[in-house]
Amino acid sequence: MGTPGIVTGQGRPRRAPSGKRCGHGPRGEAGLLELYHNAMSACSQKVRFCLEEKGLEWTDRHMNLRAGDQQTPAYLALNPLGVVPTLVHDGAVIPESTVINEYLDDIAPAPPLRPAAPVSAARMRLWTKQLDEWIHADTGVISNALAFRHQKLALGPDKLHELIARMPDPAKRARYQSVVYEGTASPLFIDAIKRFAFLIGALDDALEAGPWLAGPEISLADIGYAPYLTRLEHLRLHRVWDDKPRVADWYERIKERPAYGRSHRDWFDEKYLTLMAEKGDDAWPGVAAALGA
Ligand SMILES: N[C@@H](CCC(=O)N[C@@H](CS)C(=O)NCC(=O)O)C(=O)O
Repeated sequence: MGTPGIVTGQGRPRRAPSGKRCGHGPRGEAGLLELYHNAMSACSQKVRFCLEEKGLEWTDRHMNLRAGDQQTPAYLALNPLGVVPTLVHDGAVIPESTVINEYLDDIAPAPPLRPAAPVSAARMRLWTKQLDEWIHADTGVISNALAFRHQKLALGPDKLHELIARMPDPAKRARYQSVVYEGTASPLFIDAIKRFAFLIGALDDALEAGPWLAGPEISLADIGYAPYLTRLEHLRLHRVWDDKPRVADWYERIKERPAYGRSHRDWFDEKYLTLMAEKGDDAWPGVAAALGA
């Protein structure tokens, strides 16, 4: 199957799908890997991180989420939930970032990113399972309640209503509805922050055995959590791990990896970083009070 053309949604995209070759692998060795993704999206960062750790070459199909590229019929045919990322490998369509990363480990086993020891592999999956069960959703709640809602509100009431109404997943639509219109006053916000504070404690405990989340080698667990801690840092919520030196050390080691630079830093959008830092600083006193910090 060839890659369908993506019809750009309403509004002018920040950058058009470029078709640019990315990654550092030998050209074409793994076939054609096209990634539909977004620069600042956490689950896109997660897949780019995996691609870059593997040294795979991939083709950039960037999506403008605020313009609604993910809601076009052509993209919904690839990903019926209307979300990024989607990997298209020689025409085979693979959605879901956790599934994509395991798929990449199958097609390009070196360096391995799943532990060989069954107990460590189970530990790795327990971490990645939580990302899909709640961490990703809570990250959306926190990011939108604090920062991204301002970009969305700037679309104007009609476009915003349409963007939310067209989200295929009803649960996600309801979350957006609450946090975009109510911001940090949404009852979802403080609950999400509290769950994150608990998670950081659990990460710190796990890293006692370390040095990586699932044992002695870096794995898809570490790859998976990197973008979420990055998001917290961008929102100035890294203060939550000020008293968790193992988490702080893990995060520094993650950021030192060349693949992190290529998958995260190279794609950072200054406008988003400024917005997140400003809004995060403004909200911190309220967040700290809610956490009893
Ligand atoms: N479980 C999915 C979540 C995908 C997801 O929620 N992607 C977000 C960006 S991180 C998205 O496309 N949001 C746009 C929208 O929902 O309209 C995965 O891990 O791939």
